Amino acid sequence: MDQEKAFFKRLEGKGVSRRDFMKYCTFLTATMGLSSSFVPKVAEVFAAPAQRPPVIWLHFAECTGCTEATLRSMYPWIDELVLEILDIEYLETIMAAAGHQAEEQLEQAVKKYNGKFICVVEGAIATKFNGAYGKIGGRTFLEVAKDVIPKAAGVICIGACSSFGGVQAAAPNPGGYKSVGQALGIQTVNLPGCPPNPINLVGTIVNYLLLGKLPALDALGRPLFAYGTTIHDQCPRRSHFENDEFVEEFGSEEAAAGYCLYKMGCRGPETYNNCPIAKFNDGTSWPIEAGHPCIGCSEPDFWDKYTPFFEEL
Ligand code: FSX
Ligand code: SF4
Ligand code: F3S
Repeated sequence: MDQEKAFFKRLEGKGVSRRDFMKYCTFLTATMGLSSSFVPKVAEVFAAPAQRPPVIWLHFAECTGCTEATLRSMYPWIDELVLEILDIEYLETIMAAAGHQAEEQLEQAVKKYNGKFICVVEGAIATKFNGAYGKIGGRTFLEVAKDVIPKAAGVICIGACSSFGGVQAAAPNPGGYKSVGQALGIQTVNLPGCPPNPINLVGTIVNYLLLGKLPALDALGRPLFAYGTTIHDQCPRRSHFENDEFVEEFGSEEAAAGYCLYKMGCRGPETYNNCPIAKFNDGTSWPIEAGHPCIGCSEPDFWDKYTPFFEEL
């Protein structure tokens, strides 16, 4: 109880009311595909966590958009919530240590939590010439990955790059960049998207903390709660050519259908993700709502398979 009180006091100190927090928990619970009866339990995971799993967050070849999306997401205080449920032992973007100190911190964290930590990985891994195309502190990405990842209790790949290779793996891919799963020959939980929606990372972790297991995954390692349906099947623009009211508003069936971005190259029909429901930036918008076709950023081979982006499939 004291723990919970202290939690709400901390939130209040940041100008976040209990109501705002519960609103977030309701949204998160729905995103996770759980019934509303789980809302209080989801809230409890944040307010009085029974455990805070240690996390080592690795960066390889990427743009850091995934971390940025997580730390600047939805509500300005979501970063605090992520830090409430996770014991982040290593994350280059936010830690004070640099250089040798940072290297030491990684080594110590891996030693201390061997077999117990969750490894969140952002970015693809260069495999050609022994991984020479990508290094941190004198070690190749491949070396760091081979050293750290097998010691983790579980691996979550955040973003298209670590999940499937992303832009680094685009042709001609001189560095032989691969996803974490391919580079190490392991199974990973994948949260693709460039960047992915942070709510899906929070949902995956809360699912684990609440139910003691990972959410159900598709054949590509993606949680079904987030990647179970295509963009097209959830797209509001789809309704335009199926809805008489819109047809009337646009003047003809053809004009209403033109509101759909398919002819501008929209990859929504073959892309699995929850963007139309989860949206980005405090639920403000998402690519298609903003007038841009979906470019298939959460699918394998995102880059090569979907370019040139603005051509009809
Ligand atoms: Fe990749 Fe994430 Fe795209 Fe960027 O780090 S998924 S390039 S948004 O940031 O890995
Ligand atoms: Fe489908 Fe894209 Fe058209 Fe939406 S805009 S209905 S996702 S093709
Ligand atoms: Fe990516 Fe398409 Fe969503 S481009 S962000 S999966 S709408």
